[in-house]
Amino acid sequence: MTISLIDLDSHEESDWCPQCGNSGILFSLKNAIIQAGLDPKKVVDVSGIGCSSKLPNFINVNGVHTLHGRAIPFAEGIKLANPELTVLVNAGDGDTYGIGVGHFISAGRRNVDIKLLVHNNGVYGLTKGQVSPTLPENIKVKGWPEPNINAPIDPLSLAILSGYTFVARSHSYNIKELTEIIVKAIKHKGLALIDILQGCPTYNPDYTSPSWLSTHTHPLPSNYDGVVKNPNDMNEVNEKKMQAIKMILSETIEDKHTGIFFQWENPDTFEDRLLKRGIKPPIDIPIADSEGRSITDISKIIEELSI
Ligand SMILES: Cc1ncc(C[n+]2csc(CCOP(=O)(O)OP(=O)(O)O)c2C)c(N)n1
Ligand code: SF4
Ligand SMILES: [Mg+2]
Repeated sequence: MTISLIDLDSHEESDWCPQCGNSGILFSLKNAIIQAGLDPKKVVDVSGIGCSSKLPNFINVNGVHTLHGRAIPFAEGIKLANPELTVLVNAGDGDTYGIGVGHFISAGRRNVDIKLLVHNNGVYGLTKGQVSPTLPENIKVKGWPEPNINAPIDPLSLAILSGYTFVARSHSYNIKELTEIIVKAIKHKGLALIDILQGCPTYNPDYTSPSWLSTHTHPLPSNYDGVVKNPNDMNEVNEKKMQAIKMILSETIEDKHTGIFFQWENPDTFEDRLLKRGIKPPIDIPIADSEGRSITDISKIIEELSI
C-alpha cells in the first residue's frame, strides 16, 4: 500500500507555540511512517502528559494519550496483546526521565519491541517551564528563578546500561536525519530509544534554538560504527556498549553527537521469550466461534469468586 502525508494528517490542528520543535518531530515521524511503508491502521502512538504528549492528536494513526510517566507500560501492554502492531511512544523528558524513570529503566530488562521518541527540551513545557532531569547544572531557563542546582542525568548511557538494543540521538530541526533514524528504529527488532533534542522557544530559547542545536551538534564521526555485527558475540556487544559510553562521556553541552550510538540486532525480545514458554499473545487466542458466540469459559473464575 502507498500512503502519503495527507493520509497521516489528522483533522486536529496542533496548538504548539510557533517554532516549537515538536512540529519538526511530528513531520519527521510522518515521513518515517511513509518511508517504512507502514499501514497507519497498524500503528499505535502512545503518549504521556506534556506538550510533546499531545502528538498522537495530530497524526492519523491509532493513539492513546495516557498518564504522566506511564506511557511505556501502556505501550508494552499494547505490543504484547498484538505483536503485529508497530508501537511508538512520544513523551517528554520530564515524563520519561523524571516521574517515569522507573519504567524507563525497567523497560530495558524486557526488550519489548517498542520505539521511544523522547522530546528532550530541558524543561517541563506544559506546566510553564520548570527544570527537567536533563537540563545541565547552572543553566538558567525562563520558568525557573535560579540556575539549575542539579546535575543532569544522561539518558543515552542510562538506556545502554539498562538493556536498550537501539540507542540514538537527533534534534527536532534536523528533519532529514531524524526521519532516517526513526525509520531505522522502526525496522530494528527490539526496544529503541531516540533522544530528540527538542526546541522549546518559549521556556528554553537559548539552549534549544535551531541555531544552537545546529551549531552544537555534529553527526558521529564517519569511522564510528555502533552496530553489533555478530549478535551472538557478547564480547562485541560489550565493546560496542563501551564505545558508545566513551563517546557520550567525551561530550560537552556545546559539543554533542547525533546518530546511532548503539544497535544490537535480533536479541530475544520479551515477545520471543513468552512464545518460548508457550504463551500466545491474546490476539491469537480465539474468543468467539464462527457465529460470534463467546467461547471463553469463565465458569472456573466465577466458582473461585463465589461466596
Ligand atoms: C502524576 C502527575 N504529576 C504531575 C502532573 C503535572 N504535569 C503535567 S505535564 C508535566 C511535565 C511535562 O514535562 P515534559 O514531560 O518534559 O513534557 P513537555 O511539556 O516538556 O513536552 C507535569 C509535571 C501530571 N499531569 N500528573
Ligand atoms: S511551551 Fe515549549 S514545548 Fe510547549 S508548545 Fe511551547 S515551545 Fe513547544
Ligand atoms: Mg520537556
